[in-house]
Amino acid sequence: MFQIHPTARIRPSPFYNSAIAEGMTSASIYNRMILPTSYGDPEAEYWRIINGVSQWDVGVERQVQVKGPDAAALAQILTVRDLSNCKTGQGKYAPICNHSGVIINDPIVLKLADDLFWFSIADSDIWYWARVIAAERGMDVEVSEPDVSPLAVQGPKAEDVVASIFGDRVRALKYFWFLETEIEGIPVAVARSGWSKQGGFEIYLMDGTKGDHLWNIVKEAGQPYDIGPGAPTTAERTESGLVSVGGDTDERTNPYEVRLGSFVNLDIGDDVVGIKALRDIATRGATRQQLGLVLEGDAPSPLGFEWEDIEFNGKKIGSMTNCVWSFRMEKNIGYALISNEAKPGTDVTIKRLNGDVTAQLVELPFL
Ligand code: THG
Repeated sequence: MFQIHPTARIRPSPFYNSAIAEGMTSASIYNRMILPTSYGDPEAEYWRIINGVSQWDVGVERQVQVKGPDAAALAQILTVRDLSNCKTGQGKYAPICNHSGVIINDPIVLKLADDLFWFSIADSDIWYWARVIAAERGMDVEVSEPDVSPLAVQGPKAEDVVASIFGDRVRALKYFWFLETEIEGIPVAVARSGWSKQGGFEIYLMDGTKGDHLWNIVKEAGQPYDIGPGAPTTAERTESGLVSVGGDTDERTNPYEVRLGSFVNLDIGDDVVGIKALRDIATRGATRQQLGLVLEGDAPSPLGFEWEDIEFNGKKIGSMTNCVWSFRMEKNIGYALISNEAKPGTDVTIKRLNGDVTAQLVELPFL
């Protein structure tokens, strides 16, 4: 084993010391920060998200703040989702594409004011991207990284925990909507969101010196509900059909190929990056699609570092981009990025490292 040393370049989140104190045993690097991935018992952590409540250090979901007279214009230029009806206090899942219509990030956009937006980003450097686009278009806007770090509270009991901290008003929040408030003097925004389909909230900490304090407030409020530390899990998100941009996508994947076409509004302005390319792609039709894979065999067999080829009649027709043991289905399941001609119900062959495995193509989500 080796250690990674947190530094200014591989930044720990404000909840890092709490994660260590909770017994973090594994982590990933995301947005050049440390993302805790387990506290030593992945199966117990999984069931806690399905049946109970779990708190996650997701400070890696860094914010790109867009502020100023042209903030709304820049926000719209950056995403292929129509933001014109986005209200203050509302968030929206808003894919970012490059000029070729390739998806390069899938943030949640939070509108804090008419001239103030946060892009809560997935794993790629959108702050450079946003700055370059604003500068080259001569826009009057400031792009910065605010001191804001999300802490996720996920699972069917998350609402009770978050309501016990912030009051019943959080129960009225619609999906991705948020309210700004404070708790014990700590400024936060509380949103209904999170990278699971088990329900939950994210508390956006707005003072990075208060990470441990906020962690402990949630931990204490969660005691009656048996809260524990956890992390975004590949098993739950795969069962639920959530896309990992950068994991399930490559350098030529467009939103239509990975079931995100409904978040593309083709009738928005021509100045939106990627929209012209997406109109062409929509007219021609995508050549690939994302389907589920249910693998034969009953022993956990996760994906290694590389996508694996999918063959049908001896010919490569796609790749398995993700594979994980599903505790609820008791099967290895994964995603295929595969030719549009492939049909659910078909058996295919996956060229795995230690031999061929048969899998059935199915519609997503699994559960
Ligand atoms: N939390 C915060 N920021 C984030 C993530 C997060 N930034 C990006 C990263 N996750 C990946 N992006 C997401 C976030 C949420 C969802 C999917 C990808 C999601 N999707 C639902 C779905 O697809 O069913 C709902 C989409 C909708 O209907 O609008 O929840 O976790 N702060």
